[in-house]
Amino acid sequence: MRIESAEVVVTSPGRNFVTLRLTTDDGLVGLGDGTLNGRELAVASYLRDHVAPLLVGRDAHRIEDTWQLLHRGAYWRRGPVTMTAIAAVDVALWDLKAKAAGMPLYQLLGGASRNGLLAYGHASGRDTEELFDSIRHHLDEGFRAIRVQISIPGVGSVYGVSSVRAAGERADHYEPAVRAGLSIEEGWDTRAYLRHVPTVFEAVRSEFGAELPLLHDGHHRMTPIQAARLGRDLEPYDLFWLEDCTPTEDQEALRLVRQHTVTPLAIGEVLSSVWDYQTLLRERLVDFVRSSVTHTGGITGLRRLLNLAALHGARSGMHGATDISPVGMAAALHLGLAIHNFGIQEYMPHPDVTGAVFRTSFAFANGLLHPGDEVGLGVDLDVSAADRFPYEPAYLPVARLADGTVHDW
Ligand code: GCO
Ligand code: MG
Repeated sequence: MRIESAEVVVTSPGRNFVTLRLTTDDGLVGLGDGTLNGRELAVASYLRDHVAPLLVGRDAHRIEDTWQLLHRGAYWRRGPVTMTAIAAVDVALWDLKAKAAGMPLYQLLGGASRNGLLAYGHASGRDTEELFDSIRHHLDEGFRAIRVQISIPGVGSVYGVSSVRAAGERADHYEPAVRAGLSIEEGWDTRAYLRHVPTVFEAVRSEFGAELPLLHDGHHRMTPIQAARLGRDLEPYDLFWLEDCTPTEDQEALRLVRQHTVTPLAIGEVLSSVWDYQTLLRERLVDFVRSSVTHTGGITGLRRLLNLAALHGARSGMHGATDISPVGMAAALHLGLAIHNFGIQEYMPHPDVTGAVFRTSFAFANGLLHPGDEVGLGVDLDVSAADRFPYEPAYLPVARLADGTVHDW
């Protein structure tokens, strides 16, 4: 099974996606997600200009060898652009191998370890009334675990809560990448946030009861001591996890957070490899690993990381925001179904228009996701439909404090 062509498809049905499409000499097509939010074209160029020429003519079955070739052979290692590009190749090769074997990918990865993947949805609101509506909406849709984000009084628009309401769109629809010339600027005030968030969880627990798993994303904004305080203040509300409580690159920061709170911690959607997690895992500073297949070197890279996590009692909590394409989401679901240390899967459905380009076979029912039983990943890309949605520049917002200082967004 030789790779005959490696084509990079950049398309924007609702938002930007980068997809690698490999074709083999026996006519099979394999897809891999290479979407890096707000920096899409860097990965597209990495793949098109530097990786595709290395792939043509190679044996598509040699997944580990190709992974090592792209990782060690580039000399420059790790980092989001490189690891996202490697992921695109790796997932496309797994898709091909599963198609050649005539089975759904999860079967090749060891078979199902569970019936379906517990998924969490994003509830949000500008106040508790809107938030409660959003939680009810998610419960009606079947979600059995819910992330809670809310506006902070006096802070204006914040991460996780939509400030713009497009006609016909749900109030809790949230897409942080804004199609505009430049990044939009949001405000931030950590003290106001620390005062407000525990009162919101108190209200949510008294309205919805003790049973419902609740999650919250701190989105990298606190210092370790602030995060320790929030974790402690949220203990009465029994969170499933507190995510990204401190800026992720500082692994040692979580030592201090851990000393003060038993709220479970999740981190890592911006990390790119197993090497970025050594302190976090070895010292058991984290309960859930947020890395996605798409940003961590594919199935091969993330499986290696999740095996290390298993050794240290940590479980998966794969990033599943809309910037993970339908291809990346399918890959996550096959891996999550197969591994033993699955924790939870983030699920933020794509807008309907995304379905004009990507046909998927994964399904969501009774709170659980399942990748489906088609051969390979179970995703098709309609290339001519993709051409109808050309790339549109979009940036993630930036955050500034009241005095104008740039803060972590
Ligand atoms: C999450 C994330 C996202 C990111 C986005 C950036 O937990 O889902 O934090 O909302 O901000 O994916 O590309
Ligand atoms: Mg997050």
